[in-house]
Amino acid sequence: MQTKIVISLAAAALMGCGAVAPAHAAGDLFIYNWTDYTAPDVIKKFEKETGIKVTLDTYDSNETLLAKLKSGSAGYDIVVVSSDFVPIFAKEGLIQKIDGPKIPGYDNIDAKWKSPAWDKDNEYSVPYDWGVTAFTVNTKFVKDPGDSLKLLFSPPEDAKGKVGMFGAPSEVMALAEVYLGMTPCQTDPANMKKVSDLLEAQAPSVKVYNSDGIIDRQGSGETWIHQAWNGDAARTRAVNPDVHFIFPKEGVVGWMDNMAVPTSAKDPDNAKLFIKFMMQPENSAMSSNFTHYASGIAGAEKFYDPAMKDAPELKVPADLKMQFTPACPEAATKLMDRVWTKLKK
Ligand code: N2P
Repeated sequence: MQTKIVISLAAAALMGCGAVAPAHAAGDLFIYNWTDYTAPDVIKKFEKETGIKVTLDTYDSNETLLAKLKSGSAGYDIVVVSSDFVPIFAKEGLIQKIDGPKIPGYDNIDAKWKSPAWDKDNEYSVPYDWGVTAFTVNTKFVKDPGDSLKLLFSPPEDAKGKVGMFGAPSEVMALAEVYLGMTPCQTDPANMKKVSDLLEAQAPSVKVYNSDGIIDRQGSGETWIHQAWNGDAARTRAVNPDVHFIFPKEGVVGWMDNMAVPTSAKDPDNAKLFIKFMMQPENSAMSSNFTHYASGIAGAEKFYDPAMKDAPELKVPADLKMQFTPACPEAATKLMDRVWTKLKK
């Protein structure tokens, strides 16, 4: 009985039938999102508007999310998947069709993010935030950082043990490939040998391979140079103004993170309500004001805080080479895994 009431409330709200103010709890929503990627005030507002209780759990990479959903026991209603992994999750049957264009608010998506290469009809996913991957430098310790990925991949002797890299093979390799002038997802073993040699030579300088805790590590000076996403870089600069995001001359990796609903979701209706909520420009901007990543929703900009609007990390130069990683074929993933296993030995 309880379930029925929950579903009809959710369905009513999804159809846009005015304000739903349930007198009792309208069920739960389990969100699994990247670390530091969910704004507390957004969750509070959603809970207040819908009566749905949100529980949040976090992860550090697409690889961790993939392993979790593959384990089958996750129980999450919403996950956030990067553009290069959406086709992989869909192919593996780990996310369900949500028919994005049918969810109210879909029209708010910025035209350039509609029907994207990774999910042509937004069958499985809708945009959340987008950004670019390069690195940050603490100029208190590295006086002249220049504009090359060389600083990250072949750091100077005095930066030994002061470099941080992400903990996800897909993201480490993609940026290494950009540095080496290759396209991501190499299947040519000779090219992957070059990637491997580069990362092996860099390894003695690397303090940690970890995509979590970067704001703390770079903010505190524990690391001087760190692979970084631009939004986290903006947040790090707010903690420590000596930390700067570099747009390297070799280019950056670009990505869009997308909301999706696992096949194993307990409450897909509540998940769609959340997606609908997040496609409202004001709510998406509230999220961006926290994450410091650019929203994929048209009209969100006018609700950005000055800190978000003016962040240099978000001003991607128009002539910068930005490579959106496609979903890597299995052959590429196998080579990456081999390089990664050797690196982490
Ligand atoms: C924020 C996570 C950024 C997501 N910590 C990168 N795709």
